[in-house]
Amino acid sequence: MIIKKAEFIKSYTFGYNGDTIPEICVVGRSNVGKSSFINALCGNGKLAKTSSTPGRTRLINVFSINNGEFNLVDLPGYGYAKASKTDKETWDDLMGHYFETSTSLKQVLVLTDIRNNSEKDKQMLGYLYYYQIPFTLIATKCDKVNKAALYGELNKVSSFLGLGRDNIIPFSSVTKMGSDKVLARLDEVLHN
Ligand SMILES: Nc1nc2c(ncn2[C@@H]2O[C@H](COP(=O)(O)OP(=O)(O)O)[C@@H](O)[C@H]2O)c(=O)[nH]1
Ligand SMILES: [Mg+2]
Repeated sequence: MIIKKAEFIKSYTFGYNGDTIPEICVVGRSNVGKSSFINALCGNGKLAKTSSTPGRTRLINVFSINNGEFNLVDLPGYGYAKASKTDKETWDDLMGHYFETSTSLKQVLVLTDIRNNSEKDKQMLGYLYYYQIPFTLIATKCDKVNKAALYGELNKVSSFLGLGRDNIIPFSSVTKMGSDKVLARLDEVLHN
């Protein structure tokens, strides 16, 4: 797959039910690199707003890819330690509602920092198993780990989260490592 065109469509605060065209969504802890991932994949550094301050995006942002081939959905980050109880409940409501009602969700890309995965990520995977939604794990910020250590770090992620290595794609939005694999995975889930 080649992403030729990516456009921001709309942001939602509440009550997003998904679209009728196929959707791929991106989830992960606040600051894990979701917006940077979307920008790197789409070859547009300004498409999704990135921030070095965690806990900023509390919206569902929808992007249209290749004039309606599919939508890429940037979901609000979870596990932000300083979030208030109300914010956490809002997150649960927003996401629960989306996962329960979305009928065209093809795949969830779960982003986790290669050096810093947590119980929150395990909970997210539990959530996806519960709703029986297929996912692929993307290990982000791999440029921060030297090449010799990468394999070992990936094995740690794999055993911590209880996933096979085939279900983990190492990625960096700085070097674009892993872009090809992600695009191939999207092709598989959208066109098979
Ligand atoms: N070194 C490195 N930094 C990254 C990478 N992806 C994101 N970042 C940085 O991590 C911070 C959070 O990124 P952002 O995309 O806004 O995360 P989000 O909150 O998950 O959307 C920003 O300062 C980014 O520049 C990456 O692959 N490598
Ligand atoms: Mg973001």
